[in-house]
Amino acid sequence: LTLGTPDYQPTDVSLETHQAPYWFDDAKFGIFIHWGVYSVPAWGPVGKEYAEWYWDHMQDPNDPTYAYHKQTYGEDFAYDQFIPRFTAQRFDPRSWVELFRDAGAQYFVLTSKHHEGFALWDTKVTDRNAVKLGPHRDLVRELFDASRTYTPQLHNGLYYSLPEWFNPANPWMGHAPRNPYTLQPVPYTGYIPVNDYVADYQTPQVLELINGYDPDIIWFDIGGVNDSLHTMADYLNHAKNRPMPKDVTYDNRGGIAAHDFTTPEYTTYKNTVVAKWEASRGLDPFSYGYNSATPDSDYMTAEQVVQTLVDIVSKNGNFLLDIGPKADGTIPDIMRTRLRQTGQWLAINGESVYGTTYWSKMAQLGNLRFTIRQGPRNPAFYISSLGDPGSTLVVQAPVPVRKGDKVTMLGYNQPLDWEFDGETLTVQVPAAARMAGQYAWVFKIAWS
Ligand code: FUL
Repeated sequence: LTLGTPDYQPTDVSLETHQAPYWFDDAKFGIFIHWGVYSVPAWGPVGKEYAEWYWDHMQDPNDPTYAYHKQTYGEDFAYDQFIPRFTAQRFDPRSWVELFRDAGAQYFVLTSKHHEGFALWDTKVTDRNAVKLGPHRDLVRELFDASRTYTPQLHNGLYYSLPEWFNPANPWMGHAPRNPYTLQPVPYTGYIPVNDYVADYQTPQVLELINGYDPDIIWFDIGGVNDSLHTMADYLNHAKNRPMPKDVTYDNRGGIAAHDFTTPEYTTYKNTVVAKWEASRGLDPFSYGYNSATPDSDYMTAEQVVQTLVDIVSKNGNFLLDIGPKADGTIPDIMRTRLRQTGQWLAINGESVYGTTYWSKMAQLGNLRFTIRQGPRNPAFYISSLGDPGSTLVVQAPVPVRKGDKVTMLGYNQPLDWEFDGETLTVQVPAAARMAGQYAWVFKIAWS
């Protein structure tokens, strides 16, 4: 750990000496949660626009959201009128974190504040928050407390949007909030005027999150004006100088060069990328926030989730899979089902995922993916077949296998017959083994 090392300084050079910690690299799979006032309208053109962007999209007469809002709520219904309907009435934080654990996730990242500017914690710099308005609860506190009590093995993270679309002190969209149909100004509910957006509002908020909630991950978004050099130096120092030192991590969207990992969005890298990365996407075809218009049949299947995870991990990435809870705090059934199915696969095949590294020789070969477990305990090489491997697994690659090694398939624990001629590995897959697998069939070469 970093105990005893000098403090980080607020410079890119100093911050760049920090890297994503081992626990983050080993974790591989996390749950992203987009929850806010946008969870009330919960609408966007399916597969085309992020539902959490509703307020921005409704500003544009050419966007379907503009017409949808007018038809559904009327021209005079301001976005902030959704705030009282964001009740979190049925929010049961314990059931959330237990679901994440059952999904096989090792961490979660909650939107503490998205571009709409509504904070889910008890921020002091604005009343635009979930304690003063809407739920009248500190949602960040409750989720973190539940996890620390019931699922202490999970790491926790907070997403934080550095800018706000319509914050009067620094409007990202160029103007304060207004009625999109009449262009008349509307209030920014809860706002307490400040002089300087960064010094008086954004930085205090980031420090409230660091000091008040002690997150393992800060997941900044958008960049723009910021004081992230100082806040991230504080963050890293705060973690390493605690009575019980720990190591924390932050992403590449803080508006500074320094970062621990990159964040491809609704895409993944096609080859191994040695610098740590984390790909995110929703179970929804194209939304992080809940989109009530999306039919269940459009959600990722369990097979897609598992295969995406295996593909990402084989290329040195983590997978941050997003869910969008409803405004009342319940998680839609389709999302719960997908998370449980993923967890069932990981319960059997997790050893090929957690704590592994990519194979530097090859990222992929057709529908095969590879990972390695190094170290003295249970060292192994894993070959994952994305789809049914057939009765003979054929791997034309310099597979690290030697006479005496045992080849098995996870979930079917009888030794399999295999042969390696120096160029091609063939493994006989009995029908019972094929039947035992689903989504991704994982073969293990246990090094003797
Ligand atoms: C983007 C945001 O604009 C999206 O709404 C979402 O939060 C994604 C993870 O980051 O930049």
